[in-house]
Amino acid sequence: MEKSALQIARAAYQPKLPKALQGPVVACEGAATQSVGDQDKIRELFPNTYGLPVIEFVPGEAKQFEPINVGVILSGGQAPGGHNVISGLFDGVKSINPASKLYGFILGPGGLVDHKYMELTSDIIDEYRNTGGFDIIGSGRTKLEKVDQFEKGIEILRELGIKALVIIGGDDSNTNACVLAEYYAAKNYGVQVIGCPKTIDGDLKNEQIETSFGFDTACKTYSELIGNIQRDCNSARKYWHFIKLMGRSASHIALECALQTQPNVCLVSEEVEQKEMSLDDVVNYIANIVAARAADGNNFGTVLIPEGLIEFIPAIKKLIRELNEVLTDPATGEPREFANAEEQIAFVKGSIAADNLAVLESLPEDVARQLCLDRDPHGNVQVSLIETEKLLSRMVAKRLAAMKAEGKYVGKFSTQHHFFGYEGRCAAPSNYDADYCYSLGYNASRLIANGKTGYMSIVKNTTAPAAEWVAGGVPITMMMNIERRNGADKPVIRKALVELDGAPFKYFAAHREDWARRTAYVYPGPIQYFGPAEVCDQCTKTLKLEQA
Ligand code: FBP
Repeated sequence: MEKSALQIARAAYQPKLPKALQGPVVACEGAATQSVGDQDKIRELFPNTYGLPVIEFVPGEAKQFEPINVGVILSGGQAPGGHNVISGLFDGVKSINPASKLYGFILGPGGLVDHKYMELTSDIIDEYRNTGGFDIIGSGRTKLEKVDQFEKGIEILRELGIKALVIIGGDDSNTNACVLAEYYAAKNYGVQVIGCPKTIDGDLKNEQIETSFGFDTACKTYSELIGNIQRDCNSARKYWHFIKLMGRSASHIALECALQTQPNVCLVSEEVEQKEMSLDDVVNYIANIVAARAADGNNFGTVLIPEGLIEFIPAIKKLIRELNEVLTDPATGEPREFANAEEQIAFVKGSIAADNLAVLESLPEDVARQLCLDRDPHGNVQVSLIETEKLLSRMVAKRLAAMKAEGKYVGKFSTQHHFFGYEGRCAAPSNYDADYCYSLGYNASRLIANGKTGYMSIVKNTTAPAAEWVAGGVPITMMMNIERRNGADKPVIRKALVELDGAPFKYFAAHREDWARRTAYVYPGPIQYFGPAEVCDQCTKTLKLEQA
């Protein structure tokens, strides 16, 4: 395989580990834990893995361990640093006993069910250290939640002598990891299951998890691109750029990119919902800023749009809720099957309430269509397929034309559209993600050596230098509550949305008026891997503000 100069130089980078993980460890256990909601129900569903203590690893005495075979799965969307989780896990498992083996299941959870795997040897691992992507074993979105899948899984785990499985995934995949841990514990199968917090979306975080890996690199990559666009736009002074940013439901990515680049407009879906804004309110908000800048002679600007915006507009949220219900077969809890898209749309239109139908029919045809069509395997609307950036700019143009006719706007409105998502998911991990991910993987091996199951690997205090990071484990049940999914109540990890009383949003809210009117752009430039710490080793602004 040919390599770039950066790949070659980067392969030699040795990720940093917290001091506590640099030698033998002992697990300090805290008090019994509770789930974040619906305690009785979660306890009942997870009798073997509920209430476990939070764990922190501290330096301990060296011990002899038998070799242990471990399996690893990459689940869901790619996020920078996945290869470092695996290389940290590999080094950790080998340090437990050099005869231990690591197996990777191919193309996500489906690899476990279909018995597709490969042994990850040091030659293979060395090719992927500090690289972006999930291509070492591939990823997939197969939902691991049925008993027959768990039973198929145990067959191959037994055949390979695997005693622990590490699932690297987001909230849905870690929910499934917890269900699997509970099932194997209840059956006494002797297989531990450990999760790792992955997702560029940044929505898998809580008191115990500071951030999901990949968020740092993805946001820095998008911010570089936004900064470049802003410089272009400030040079030509003729375009408004509408930029949609990935992130599924939560607006963490859009908010972090706004903190890094200071655009003229950044929408935050959680605020749109709280203020009960309609699509027209959102359009008016943007149009008024465009008009104010035009009055200053500035017919250019940038608008950041979180991918999930449309889902948070209250009337559309209500519509989606009903669509999810009617698209699920109540007998099986599975998505209903249709011969084709037209049949599905006709069924939807004939099944939903009149007020929701009116909202559906008021939307542009392409958006309405996408809302009615398929969900991803976890039941999420595929928001990355909805072109909100084009929808909004079209509506803003219409509004500006009306304002012009009323004499309230004098200016030119030419637009460009962008969607940044896939561009950032496989970027070479920043130093932060390279170290954080390696530590998460290495730490997972320590949870395994200590016999834990139903835990997520965690590393905290990450705004401090890596040596001071604190590693341990959090029981996954602690993060769970009951939510309505696909027309049924399910135990799930609570998703972290942007908190409007949190420090990152408050900072943004205090500055956005100034950024809207003035051209206050910041140009972050590309991620730097070598050089001064203040350029290379900074964490996200979100994390800094949250931990301050
Ligand atoms: P995960 O939640 O699995 O980490 O995926 C994140 C994400 O990148 C979202 O931001 C986006 O909506 C979605 O994946 C896109 O999915 P796909 O890769 O299937 O198009």
